[in-house]
Amino acid sequence: MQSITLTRFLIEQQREANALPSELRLLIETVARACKTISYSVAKGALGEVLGSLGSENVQGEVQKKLDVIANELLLDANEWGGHLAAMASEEMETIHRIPNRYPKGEYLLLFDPIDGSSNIDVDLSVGTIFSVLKAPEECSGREVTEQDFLQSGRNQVAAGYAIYGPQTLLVLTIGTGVYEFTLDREIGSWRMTDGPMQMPQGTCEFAINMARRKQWSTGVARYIDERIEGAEGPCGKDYNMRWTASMVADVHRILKRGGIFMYPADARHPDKARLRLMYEANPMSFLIEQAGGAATNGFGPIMDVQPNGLHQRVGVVLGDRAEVEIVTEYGRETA
Ligand code: AFP
Repeated sequence: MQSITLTRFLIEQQREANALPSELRLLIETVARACKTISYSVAKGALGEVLGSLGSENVQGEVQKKLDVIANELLLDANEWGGHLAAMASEEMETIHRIPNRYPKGEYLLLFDPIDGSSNIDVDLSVGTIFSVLKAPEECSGREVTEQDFLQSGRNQVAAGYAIYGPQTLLVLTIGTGVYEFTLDREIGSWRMTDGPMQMPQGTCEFAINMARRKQWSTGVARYIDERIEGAEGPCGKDYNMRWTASMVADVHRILKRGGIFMYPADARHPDKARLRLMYEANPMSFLIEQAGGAATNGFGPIMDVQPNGLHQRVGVVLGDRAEVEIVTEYGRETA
């Protein structure tokens, strides 16, 4: 039997699970359509004159790639007129993007990292788009949306997902009823379900961390990694492999499919210094990982329990295999 399309899946979720209001279904389809367009831009590469940097910096102080801005504009243009959203927020924009008065407004807040892993674009490695959906607070209907309205914990997410632009273009999505993967059928331009409900394998001996950041690690993280490098001769009693793609979307997708642990801990010398952003990287990925039977912490407690204090707040990330994440947390407690 042919795999079902994203549209059919969402309509069936709406009927069966009653977990999907029409407005949210339409929002997800709009984001998926924008990711399809981004995929075509990414795939053009040098032929589409989309590679390289713009010479500008974003709010994070990071050099903006052309595709960062192209993808950001595509997501804003696709989502601002549909009537599903009260506002949007992006890694590439300092403050929120309110829905222009000429368009109807909806009850959802959309947050996204338009191109995650953008330092990989020019060397043809997988990159992706990460998105998270929250509900706007009730009182928003009578006033302008503010940045404060976005500062909700990850537990409030009603949907989250990513597109990964790699050998295949995939969309991985949860609305709280499990994790589902769709592959872009380029011949007819539709998303077709190719996996799900996904449960990430447990017990895989593979860790993902940027080893060059060792000086930033706590003694607990250093102990955890050193033991895995010692392998079968060490306290683990088994050998581990390592992967690091410097594209969170690619690393998380690998972990969802074959297990393991992903770590980008906060700098132990300056705990408020971390690499990954809470609202549009860590929270959506944590929602997916927990829905797929894994764990996601900031090294101390669940990421989705963190109460945000800023739109671009950064956080340490340890996610994936439940037992491995718990060991990192335990080592952190022992050395605290
Ligand atoms: P870019 O989008 O600037 O390439 O950063 C990607 C990222 O936010 C995340 O996707 C990676 O896991 C992490 O940064 C890689 O960081 P390092 O370059 O320090 O390894």
